[in-house]
Amino acid sequence: MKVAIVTYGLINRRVALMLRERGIEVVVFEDAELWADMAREDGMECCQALVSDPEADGPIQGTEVFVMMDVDALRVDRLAKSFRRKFPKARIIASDVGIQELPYLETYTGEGHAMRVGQEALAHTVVSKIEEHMAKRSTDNLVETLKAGGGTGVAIFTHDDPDPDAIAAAMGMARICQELGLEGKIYHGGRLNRLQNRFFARLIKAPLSRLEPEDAPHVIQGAARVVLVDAGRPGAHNVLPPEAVPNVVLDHHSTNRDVSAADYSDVRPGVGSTSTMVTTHLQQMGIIPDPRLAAALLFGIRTDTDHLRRNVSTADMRASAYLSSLADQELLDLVEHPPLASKVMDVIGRGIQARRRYGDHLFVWCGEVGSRDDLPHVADFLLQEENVAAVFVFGQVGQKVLVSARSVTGGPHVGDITKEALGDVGSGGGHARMGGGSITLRMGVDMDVDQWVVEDLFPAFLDASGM
Ligand SMILES: [Mn+2]
Repeated sequence: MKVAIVTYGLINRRVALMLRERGIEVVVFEDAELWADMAREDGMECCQALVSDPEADGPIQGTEVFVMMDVDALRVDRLAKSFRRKFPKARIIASDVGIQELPYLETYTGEGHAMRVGQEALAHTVVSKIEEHMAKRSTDNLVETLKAGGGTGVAIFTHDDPDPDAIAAAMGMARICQELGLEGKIYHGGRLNRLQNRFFARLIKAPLSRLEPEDAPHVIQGAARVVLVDAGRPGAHNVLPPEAVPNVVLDHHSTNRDVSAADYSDVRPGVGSTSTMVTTHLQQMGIIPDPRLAAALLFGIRTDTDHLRRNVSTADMRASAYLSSLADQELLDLVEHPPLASKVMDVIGRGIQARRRYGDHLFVWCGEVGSRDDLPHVADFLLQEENVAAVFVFGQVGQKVLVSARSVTGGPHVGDITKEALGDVGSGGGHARMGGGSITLRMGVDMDVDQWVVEDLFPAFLDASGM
């Protein structure tokens, strides 16, 4: 979807810059060399010609919106008529007066302040109108693509070990399918490894079907349309064959920006979650999500944006505000703070007793635990202790010693520390504030695991942490 900026005047330039910031494709038509140069210096694609000249015929193709804020009234009228004829669906945005004829605004303050404020406000209005238009067109295109398959079956794929954003976005897509008389079914590969994801899927009653990669071609064959959400590259951390071309791709990961050959591909790195994008489509279509779906989408946005603190855009804020009033609050509370099993409480209790402190690091050996899922709870809990920057919790499950690590914001990179400490003996890694790993104990070797963890493993982590 492309926006044509007709002449590179003051307001049009501001609009062009704002649109580009939002990742919207812009082409500038400016015949005056000075302004054309400025457009190019701003990094714009610029056609140095009048928009009505034959040279402009190529670059103007595919335009969805024409912006003529700096064009005088007479010329706007003439151009608008011609655009309307050639691009019946395009939006044409112009000021209703000849802005260039109104330099007097500058005299209000004597310093041009009023002029600048006026332009900024106009530019914002124009950009929001364009965004509105784009959102509508985008939903129209999505609907067209979904309906074009002939049959009713829609296979909705998401990535392996799907997180709340992926699950909620897929459920939202299934709801859109339902509205269109289609039947969406959600597929994913891998297992829901993270406890939070499993809790979420269960509480929200997500209709997920797990697939092995070898079964995906069969599912694709039987579907009228194939949709990929919260992922962009077939075969990369999802069960789609790498050569598959989905009909629809909805994602927000920048790495997938230019990869998909889908009929409808919308990858918006500027947006915090795929749930936000799906919510926008629901709104455009006039579908009011039921309380469960609204809660799922809201939690999807929250997890991917760390409760609107990270990677957050106004679109995420708007979608959250909209969903807040619709979501099942009780369900949302439960999803956000899942109750802990009493056996987990026992492990936390043991962890508190067993913790050892080295500087601002805590090390905890819990001994044998029922499940690897118990350890993150211990780590999360102990991280609340005063003046603690990092927590490493160890436990044994069968033949494995597992570790779960957490750190405070600005604390040590526990993912890297875990990776380095386990380099030779096991495997580990993770993010700055969250890490994990495991070591498989050798069978038949008589060793004192308790002693080994405390005397060998703890120091290896301290070393890796540079302590
Ligand atoms: Mn996501």
